[in-house]
Amino acid sequence: MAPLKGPGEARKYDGSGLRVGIVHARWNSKIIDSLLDGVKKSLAAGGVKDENIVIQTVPGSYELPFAVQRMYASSQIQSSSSGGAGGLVQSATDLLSSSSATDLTNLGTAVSSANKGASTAPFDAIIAIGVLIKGETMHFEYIADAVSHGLMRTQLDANVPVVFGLLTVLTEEQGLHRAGIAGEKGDQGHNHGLDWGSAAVELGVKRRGWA
Ligand code: DLZ
Repeated sequence: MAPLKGPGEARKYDGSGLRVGIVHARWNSKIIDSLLDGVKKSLAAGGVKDENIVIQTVPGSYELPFAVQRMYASSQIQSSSSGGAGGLVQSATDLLSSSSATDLTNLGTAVSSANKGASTAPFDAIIAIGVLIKGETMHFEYIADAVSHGLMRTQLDANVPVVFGLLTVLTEEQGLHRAGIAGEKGDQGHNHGLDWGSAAVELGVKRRGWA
């Protein structure tokens, strides 16, 4: 029987020609790491090549909409100005000036992959990942609202699918459960990153058809 919740029966889309960006917040890193893992597995299952996945990080979820917007805009500029592997190297160089040590590692991967024929096309989809856990103040509500609206605005303004990988949970246990990690209750739950990866592949492929 089909599950009540979730995206339904997995459909096969060929993501082998896609270029996908991922930007994730660093707050609540245990949950984030597992979600990121799920996304990567799912992108690989959808055929997206490792060298065509670019990962960036930001401090917290609040920074996600801006990062997505800039990542996409810079991929467009580099694509139109270079049209080759040099564009990706330039992209990495540009990003280095504002990146953390983690990002340097990621960008190192991007630079070396440029030599292996990685795509320099604009991103076909970008996945934004963050985990907001409700605290004692109104922080949660303000950030959740701002990020949700910001990501929606970004995808409509930029005309690129932005996958909403933001968990807005009341407890850490709920977050672990949704990242496929067994919490105190022992139930492993489901890694939502798997769904976000396949949503990116589906939307990336469909968008090309809708262009
Ligand atoms: C400040 C803050 C708080 C309280 N909680 C979270 C959280 O649960 N998840 C998350 O991703 N980020 C959190 N942040 C950080 C903000 O998103 C943001 O990085 C800072 O307010 C700086 O703009």
